[in-house]
Order: sequence, then structure tokens, then C-alpha cells
Amino acid sequence: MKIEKIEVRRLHLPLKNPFEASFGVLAKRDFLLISAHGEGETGYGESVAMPFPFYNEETTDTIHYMLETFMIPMVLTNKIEAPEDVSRLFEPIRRNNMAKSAIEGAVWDLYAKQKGISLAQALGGKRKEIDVGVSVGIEPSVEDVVKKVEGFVAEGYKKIKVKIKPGFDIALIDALRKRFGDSLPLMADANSAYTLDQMDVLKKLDQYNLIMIEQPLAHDDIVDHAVLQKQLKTPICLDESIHSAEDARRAIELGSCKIINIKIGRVGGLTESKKIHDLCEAHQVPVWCGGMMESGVGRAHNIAITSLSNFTIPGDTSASSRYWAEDIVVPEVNFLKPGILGVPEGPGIGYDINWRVVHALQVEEKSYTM
Ligand code: OSB
Ligand code: MG
Repeated sequence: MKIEKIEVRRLHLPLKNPFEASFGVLAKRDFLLISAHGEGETGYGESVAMPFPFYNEETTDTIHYMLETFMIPMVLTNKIEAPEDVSRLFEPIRRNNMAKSAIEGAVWDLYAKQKGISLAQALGGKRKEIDVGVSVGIEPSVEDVVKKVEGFVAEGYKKIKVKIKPGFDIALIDALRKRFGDSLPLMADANSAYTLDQMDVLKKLDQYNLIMIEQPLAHDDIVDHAVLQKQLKTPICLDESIHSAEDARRAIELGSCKIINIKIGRVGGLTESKKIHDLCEAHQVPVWCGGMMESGVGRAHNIAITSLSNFTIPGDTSASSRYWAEDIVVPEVNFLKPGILGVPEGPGIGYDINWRVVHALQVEEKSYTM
């Protein structure tokens, strides 16, 4: 395949409501929209780092630097037959997975468009519709979260995930179970806010029939999670701890989790995401697609990967209206039926860029050729 030009645009996209997790508060997405041009087609990708290094080590600035200094020159000067070659080309670069993923995603979209097939089809996805959930942030009070959840349940979301942190955990889950009963598909995401010293709280959480507890312990741990999993009946799901198929293999072997959250950016792209998916499928470990509050471009990639067979649990890819007054794609990401998104069948990601919105939001634009 030919890749003739790469463009990088930096956008500031304000969230409808600030989103709080144990690592901090996000008021707007600050991200890079990557365009990869070749053979008359354009593929799109997006960088998903937070503006601060409190979820993982990357930020939008480190991504921009790594892309400009290393990854864009590598992609423009090497022969690339298929997107997997990009993933292989980046192997010597340690980590910086979100930078790798931003450009690899654009190349995957370009590849699918050059072949005239959908991104889901290029990835081997079969599903035409996907069930989706919503991730609900921390609010000033338990009652505020309950109110938000009421709205999302009414919209039809198939899974409710709430963010927890020490001091904002048991009372929240207890209130949600009292309000919605035991059948609500409910889970909690701690973003690494606990240690094994808080076993009493973690054991209490274990009493609420949660679908899973996501990343309760340290962001770089799989050993303590294995200790914890042995003491809980609730499945542990790893997010922050998994950066590659090798990480997933080790976590599964150690018994650190029973479910894995695949985020395309966190693991360095769609090629690695597929590897983790396949490995988990072989080990009967279900996966679901996590989110980083992506714009429509990133969520289109999430929808495509979620069409693979082992994505059996609703992910965090919510409709555009959950995040933005106006998204950067047309059509916006809308429900086909309540809680269900359609997997686009048109070429590539299956969404067009809303250039009016992009131009209104962009704060920087750069173009790279050989
Ligand atoms: O831990 O899953 C997470 C958002 C930013 C950083 C980390 C996480 C999240 C979410 C939001 O939970 C998921 C979404 O709606 O995109
Ligand atoms: Mg998480």
C-alpha cells in the first residue's frame, strides 16, 4: 500500500460534563487527529492519551513528539504492504503505545479504504451490531451518580460502569443496588486506587454481585491482583496493567484476572488488540472494549474491533450524545436500537469527518511528506 502524506491536527473538544475518575478530572479532550493519505484515499486515527500522565505515562505532547521524531518518518520511508507491518516496524520502540496506535489506526483505516472494505471486515469481525455500556464518573454525591445512572438506564445502555475511589465506593454501590436491584448489569472501575491493605473494602464490594471489578490495584501490578482474585468471587478485569499480548498471557497464567479490557491505544494499536483478543479467546477469557472518551474517530475504531467474536461483554463505547454537544464525525455515533450500535459496512471506519467542526476546534495543523 502507498502512504504519501501524513497530517496531524491538534483539537480541543469540550465534554458536555466534566468526567472524574480516581486519577483526576477531564473537562475536554485534547487530542491529535491523524490523516494518512495514499492512492486517493484518506485514513483517520486519533490519539487517546489524557492531557496529564495520571492514567498512563503518555500525554498529547509526548505523543506529538514521538510521532514527529520517530513514527511518522518510519511510516513514510519504509515499505508497508499491510497495517501489521506498521506494528512490526514500531516493535523496537519501547512503550509509547498511544503514539503508535494513533498512526497505526490511520493506516488500518487507509488500508481498508484502499481495499474497498469496512475496517471491521479488514480485522476479521463478523458481528453487525454491538451491545454497549456507559462509564459514569465520580460526582459530588452518591445521589448525583444515582441520578446520572437513572438517565443512562432509561436510554437503554446494556452495562453500567461506575468509577470508584476510597471513600466513594461501598455507599455508592449499595445505593445503586437498592435503587436498581440485583439484575442491573453493574461494575466498578477503581483505576488503581486501592492496595491489598484495603482488603476489607474489596471484600465488601465482593458482596454486590458486580459483573467485575476493574483494575482495583496498582497500574503496573499483576502479582497482587492474583492474590486478590483468589479471595474474591467477583471477576477482576485488568485495564492499566495490560499493554500487550505478552502482558495478557502472563496475567492469565498467574490468575490475575478473569476478564480483560482491551483499549486499542493502551496496547499500541489494532494489530496488538487483535492478538490479545485471539489469545483471550483461546483461554476462554472474555474481553470488552474500553474507552478513553474518544471522539467519533476513535470510537469508530472501537466499534470495528468490537465486531470480533470474543468481545462478549458490552464495552464503554457510548453514543456521541454521552460526550459532546457536537462530534467530529458524520453521522454522529447514534444507537441503532437502545444500547446497540451498528457496525458500519461502508469502506474503512464508515464515518466521515465533519470538517466544519474540526476546523472550529483545531489549534494546530502539521503536514509531513518524504
Ligand atoms: O479507566 O476506563 C478507564 C476514561 C479515561 C481514562 C480511563 C478510563 C476512562 C473511562 C471512560 O472509563 C470510558 C469512555 O466512555 O470512553
Ligand atoms: Mg478502566
